[in-house]
Amino acid sequence: MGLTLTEKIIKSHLLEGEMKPGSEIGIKIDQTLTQDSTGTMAYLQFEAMGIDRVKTKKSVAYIDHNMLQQGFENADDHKYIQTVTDKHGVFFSRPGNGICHQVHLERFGVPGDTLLGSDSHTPTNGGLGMLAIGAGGLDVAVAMGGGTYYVTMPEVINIELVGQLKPYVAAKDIILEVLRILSVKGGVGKVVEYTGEGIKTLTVPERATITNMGAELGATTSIFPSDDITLEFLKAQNREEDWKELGPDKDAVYSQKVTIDLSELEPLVAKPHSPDDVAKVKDTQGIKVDQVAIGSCTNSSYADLMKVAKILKGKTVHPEVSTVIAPGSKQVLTMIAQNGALADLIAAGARIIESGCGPCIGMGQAPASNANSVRTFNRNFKGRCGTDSANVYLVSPETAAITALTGTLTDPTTLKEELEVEMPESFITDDNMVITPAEDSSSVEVIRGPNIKPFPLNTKLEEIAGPALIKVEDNITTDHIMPSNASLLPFRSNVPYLAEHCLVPCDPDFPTRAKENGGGIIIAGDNYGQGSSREHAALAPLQLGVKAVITKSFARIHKANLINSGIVPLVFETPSDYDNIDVMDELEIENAREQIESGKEVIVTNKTKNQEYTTILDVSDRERTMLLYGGKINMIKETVNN
Ligand code: MIC
Ligand code: SF4
Repeated sequence: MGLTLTEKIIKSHLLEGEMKPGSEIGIKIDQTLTQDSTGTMAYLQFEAMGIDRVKTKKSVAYIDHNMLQQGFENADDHKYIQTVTDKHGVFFSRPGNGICHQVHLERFGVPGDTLLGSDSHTPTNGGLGMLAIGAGGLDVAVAMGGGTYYVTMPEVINIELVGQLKPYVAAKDIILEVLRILSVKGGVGKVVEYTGEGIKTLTVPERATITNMGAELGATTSIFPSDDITLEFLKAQNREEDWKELGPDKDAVYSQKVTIDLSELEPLVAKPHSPDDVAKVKDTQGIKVDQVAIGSCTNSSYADLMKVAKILKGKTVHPEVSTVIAPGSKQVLTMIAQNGALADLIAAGARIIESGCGPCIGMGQAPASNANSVRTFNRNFKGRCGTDSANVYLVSPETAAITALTGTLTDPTTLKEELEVEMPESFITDDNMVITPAEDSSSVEVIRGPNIKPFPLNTKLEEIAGPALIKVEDNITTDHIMPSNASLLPFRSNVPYLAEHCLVPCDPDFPTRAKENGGGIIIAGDNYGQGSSREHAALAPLQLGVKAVITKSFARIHKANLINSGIVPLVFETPSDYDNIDVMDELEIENAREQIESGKEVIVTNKTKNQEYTTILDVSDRERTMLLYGGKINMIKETVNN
């Protein structure tokens, strides 16, 4: 029986376990990436592990999220990351060099290697044929130290692309179609592998748009084969030697297959407030638009911006549309500056901001009250843009550009001009903004500004009892649990401060209630914790004394982060038990240690209602042990010291 590409890469990196979907495997990680908003925590954790130098083939730290520097905090974090990486053998991509996933794709990703990144969009590099997985900072810190990365062996599903996109229909429309079909939880526990003749029509950056937004499916990762198109891209990036041909066996077996005919696709839009609320632009058009934002790790490549420049050239953006563009990398920005496209964008009235995440994570450019914002980004969760009352629509660069001109959401296929953008034969490849770490780091001093506070540590698991502190619905995102915006992102190294904002978008009284009750339990619906990899969504509840989270189901990375923090993730065996619990019901897991030690089922008693619920603790033996120790760091400390 043949193997899928995913299985081939896992097989060549397998350190522990059996490649049986659903069971835990341990794999070797070749490369890691961090970004600044999860990086400070990851490096504090790396330092706590007492390892001198990273043991990966390549580890890179990017500064791309916390770019607004209204106070000293972000700059302090940059300085800490720059010095701690210099000390421990990590390459440092300076602020201004670009968004981690885009730069990694251009300069560092290697087909067939494994990449673990402390950002949920790490799968972007699956566009190059890498097995690229997003994880919490602690898992990345362990991988940097040469430790095994544990993950559930995924099912591998196949999306076969046939045909060719029509003019003005884009890679973004392909992934929006996949989201429409599979939904934001359709990828949980799965890797999405793309095959078919249609992939030959897609460049590496287009493939990366698709694998990037696979994160919104909840998938472990997404991957394309490495073929002659990958070779062309790597050649143009002056790193042909990194190429190898890779693909699934002809008789590979997939657990599910979806075929998409590219020639039938039309421009699509994800409507507020979920990336899977997808409709045709032509059925949604006419909505008055106040802001257009172009960029993010999904759509800020050279070709994306060239297309936008071609559409805007010689015109002026609509007077009521604020149009913002953040090029994905210094490479992209330099190239469009040199060939004049940047001048066309500026002349058309676009507001150019530096290469970084920017508005995607609410770092500036928050829209006006009740505004409609049309973005080429990947997430449109309520409030994420920085304005609670705003509506965010996710589209392709082509749709965004025409919309910027018309002032209403517009189907770009109404444009008649030709829109071909040739991939350059060679990109400008100057890595002068990547600092190579010191060979001899004995004299490197790690600089910690006052913003950097110790992270909270759990204690050994004993009793679990307390009130149901909050009850939230399905698809709660980490942006709800631990919001990130221009006023909160500077505090990623200060968990006590962040905890004051935990779950506030769902219930402003949650932090106070949690503190007044000395902690308790969170009750949630399906797909709890979807979205980002931020472990702050586990650390903030830990800071507030949360001992367990009971849901109908979890998103993958958040569940791993809860376990790493020693918070027990339980799932209702009977989902309707969710309905029986009210906020402030007194809950208890009697003999918690024994119950958690001994089995899959954990009985939760509702003392207020005099009821019992069976919940499932779906964890590996390793994770169970971790919970008993009170989290990963405690487990590492105990097992190393004894
Ligand atoms: C995001 O897009 O939500 C982020 C900000 O990049 C996060 C990481 C973070 O919270 O720092 C992610 O996707 O993991
Ligand atoms: Fe940055 Fe947005 Fe991409 Fe997250 S999704 S890495 S915030 S550009």
